[in-house]
Amino acid sequence: MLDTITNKVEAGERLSFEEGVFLDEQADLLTLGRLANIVRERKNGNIAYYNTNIHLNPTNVCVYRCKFCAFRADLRDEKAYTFTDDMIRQRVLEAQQSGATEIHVVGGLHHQKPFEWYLDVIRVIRETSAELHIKAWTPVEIHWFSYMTKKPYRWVFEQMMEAGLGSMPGGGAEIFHPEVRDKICEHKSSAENWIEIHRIAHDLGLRTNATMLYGHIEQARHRIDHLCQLRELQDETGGFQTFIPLSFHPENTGMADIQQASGLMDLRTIAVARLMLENFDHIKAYWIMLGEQTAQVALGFGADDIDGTVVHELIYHDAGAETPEGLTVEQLHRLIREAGREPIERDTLYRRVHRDGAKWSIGEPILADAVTS
Ligand code: V47
Repeated sequence: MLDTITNKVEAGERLSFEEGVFLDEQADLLTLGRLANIVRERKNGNIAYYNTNIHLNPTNVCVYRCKFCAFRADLRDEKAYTFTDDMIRQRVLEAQQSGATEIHVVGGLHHQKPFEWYLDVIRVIRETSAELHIKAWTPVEIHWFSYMTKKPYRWVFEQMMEAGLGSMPGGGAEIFHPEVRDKICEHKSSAENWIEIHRIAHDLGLRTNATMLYGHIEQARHRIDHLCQLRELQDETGGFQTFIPLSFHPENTGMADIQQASGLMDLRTIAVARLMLENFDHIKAYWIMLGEQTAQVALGFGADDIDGTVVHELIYHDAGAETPEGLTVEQLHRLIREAGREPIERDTLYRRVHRDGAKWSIGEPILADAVTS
């Protein structure tokens, strides 16, 4: 089967579900890396992208109790918090001072906060900064807003876009297959909802990302099923930009007995994703979750993006991530150059960022065929 797969990868053809499961379960790491690197360099040449961004998790109070989550809190928990408008403004000013081009906003589903409160989070950001790209909410939140307001998803998006929403991050996907989803987040909005909400976002012109949470109770067939479902929606809409495999961090979660995925498993998952998602332009090695070393190696195993100078990240750090909360641009450059790649700063929509310290302007789209070396 490996010969057939190699021929297909070299010819740029699509791999089947069975071929994906074979690769995931049986291919050796270096073969996976070599094949994934063919696709990676065909699409993005020698470039490794990063962006300068900041995170805002406006509340950790959440009605759901997903077993993998160490971030959520009950209202009366000691660690429970909710941002005020002033705190949001402060975070945006901090983003401006650090030269961030993007603010990434996700949080808990606070049962005492109406839809207007979430809309205000976006409004306050936009009022404080006209330039910052607002990448916010996941389908889990959009579904909750729709449930609260009894309005369709499309209406929810239209309100958010009017307030300043620019794109949607990839969270909340976890593992689509019900054999797994029902065990790790049974109450959360379904895989069908996740797909449908991205379909609507794409139809409204919003670009979005996709993720997969791996390294817990799922098996190869669940991961490949997840990737095939994403690939199908991408065929239909073309609205996904980046796929981000998220390695499960067990500390302080309801699945703390599970051993964290090894660096090898991380690299295998990135490579398999690169090979299965031939219709996605980008695969992100999220350094904050993988660690700087694995993210660096991942740039040779299919990944072309390492996300950003992420400041104030809580979701992974609450779950035991020992990476620093932020890297400087110099550190990111060094990390990428050491991996033999060329760093390019992108904005959320993969346009070149021209920068002079904290001042920046957006340039032309970075086209895949323009970077092929
Ligand atoms: O949906 C939660 C995951 C996601 C844990 O779009 C955990 O650019 C590991 O989606 N261990 C949110 N993972 C983060 C996310 C994301 C991150 C970076 C970039 C982008 C993007 C999106 O984090 C959740 C869930 O799958 N998660 N808890 C944990 N203990």
